[in-house]
Amino acid sequence: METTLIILKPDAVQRGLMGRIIARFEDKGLQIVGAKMMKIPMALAERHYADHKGKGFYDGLVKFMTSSPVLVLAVRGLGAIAVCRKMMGATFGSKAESGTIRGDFGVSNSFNLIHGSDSPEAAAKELGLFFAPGEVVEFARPVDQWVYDYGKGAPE
Ligand code: IDP
Ligand code: MG
Repeated sequence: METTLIILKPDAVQRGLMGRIIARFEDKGLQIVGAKMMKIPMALAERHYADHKGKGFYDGLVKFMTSSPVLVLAVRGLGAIAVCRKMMGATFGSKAESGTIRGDFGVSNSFNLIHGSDSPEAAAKELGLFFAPGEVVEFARPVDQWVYDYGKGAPE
């Protein structure tokens, strides 16, 4: 089981798409184990996107992400990091496949609705940036017996 960091970006919140995007993750069988609405402070946005510092889009990206509130989520499931990235679609809304969140809800390249961690290392780092200890809650979900095949003990 993995937990990944998802951010519903300012455009998703302003456009009233939070519920529909969360529903997609829940419909898939993923579990929401953390949720926090916040206006991202500049210093946190800079740490979160540190790998992109120096790129042409960096200043605009940090400005966008701090411009209006976001909804930060911790999402748990088998292979959750890759599963969520696949559900998000390609980075640019104009290129993202239909059926993906970015492909279905947007056309912009920078205002692309959602962030998701892209590796286990990034997920660990990003969850630590946005959630304090105890804010991500692990809780048993009886329906997991039907979301996963536990025939061999571990979820499949
Ligand atoms: P990702 O969000 O799909 O992982 P990254 O390459 O990590 O994409 O870029 C982080 C964010 O920066 C993107 O989600 C998008 O909002 C913005 N971004 C990336 N590349 C461009 C660009 O070429 N023009 C404008 N914005 C960009
Ligand atoms: Mg990225």
